[in-house]
Amino acid sequence: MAHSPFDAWITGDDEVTSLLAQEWTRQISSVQLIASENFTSPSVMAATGSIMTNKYAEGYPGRRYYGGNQVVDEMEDLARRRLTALFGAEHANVQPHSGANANVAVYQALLNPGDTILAMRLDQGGHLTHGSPASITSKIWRFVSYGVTARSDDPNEPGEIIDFDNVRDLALKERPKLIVAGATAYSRQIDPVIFREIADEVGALLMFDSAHPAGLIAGGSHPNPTPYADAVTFTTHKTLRGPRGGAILCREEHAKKIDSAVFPGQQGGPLEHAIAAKAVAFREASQASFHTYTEQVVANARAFAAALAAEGFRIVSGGTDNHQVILDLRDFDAELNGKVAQEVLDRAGITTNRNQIPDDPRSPFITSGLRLGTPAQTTAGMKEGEFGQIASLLARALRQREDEAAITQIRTEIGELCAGFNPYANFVS
Ligand code: DSN
Repeated sequence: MAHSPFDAWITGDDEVTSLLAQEWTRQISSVQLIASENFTSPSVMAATGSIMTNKYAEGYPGRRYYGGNQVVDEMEDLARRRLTALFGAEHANVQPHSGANANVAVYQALLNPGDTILAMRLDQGGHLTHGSPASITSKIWRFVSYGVTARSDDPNEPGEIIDFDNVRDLALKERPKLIVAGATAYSRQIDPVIFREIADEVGALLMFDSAHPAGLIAGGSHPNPTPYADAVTFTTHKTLRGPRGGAILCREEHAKKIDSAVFPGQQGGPLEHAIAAKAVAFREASQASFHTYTEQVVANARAFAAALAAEGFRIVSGGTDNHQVILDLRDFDAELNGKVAQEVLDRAGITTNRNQIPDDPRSPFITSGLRLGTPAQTTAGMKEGEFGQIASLLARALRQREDEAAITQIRTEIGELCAGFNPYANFVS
């Protein structure tokens, strides 16, 4: 079994070493198309596995509840400085353990329980923390949901884009204290200016959940919401290509409240090893090569969408402006649902996640859609041509899903394709 170059220090634990080797083999020999995943750099991995994991540091730089934090303070300050510079923000908090924590911290900081929040509904592309009944957020705050426009088959007038008339009407009617912009399954750019205008019209605060496009924003391939939003939240491990974790940017006027909502409001000790790795990722994202990367992510998604449409899939909203392609499987095969498609593709070495599409008649567990993303395989060096090949292999696997020999053959072809695009090739001895 192939071993990762990164687990060389794990000794005497065969069970963990074996599982790490299995996951290494899976990641480098199959195609990773989950839109929220990426391959981090060896520097990010080294910082994540660093000495900083040993330290307790409740509090913030200069105001900790434990001794011995001189170096940790410098590291967290470095991460904050790099992040504010990257997005042009007034204040940064790099402690959230996840995007969900970051979102809840902003709600907690800026609102009282029971206040109204206007956000995108989960089945229209929003996130669980945008008020899903399954999320604690909907039990603490009152959510009103907006969605996307109706499906259109006219290529000049694409449907399934944020319905700003609906957002404005609801804002005027419900007078939310906070409007949330941002989505989890949405392949178009989101204009922060229109959201700011609507928020101003009704005297609401504006939070932009940038978890998905954060890297595209840092790379200059997507509009930056920071100047328009009271707070911007995101995860650091998606397009931004850092360690798993979250972060918040905000206007100085909200800084104290947001910091207090993260700690002690919600979290205890920050993960300083993750913060060190975030600092590494923020520096990487400020390099010119990262701009080249994010441009390629978008170009690959456009090429992938076109190739998938040519295979007979309907692309939700008619295309993509970012790193995501959302497939409506029903036009390709009315019998095929997202759950079956995801499982077949897993067997063929193509890792995806099923997703509801707007007005999906199927449940969130079954779904009629698949969400695909280009960030990880673009990091591995794939370009438009390879995404064309993946589109064809993906369609073949779904067409021949009852034929196990055909799936095995596609798995072999995927393995051959991936062999030329190992993201860690330079680190394997
Ligand atoms: N689970 C993340 C995603 O896949 O988009 C959102 O939190």
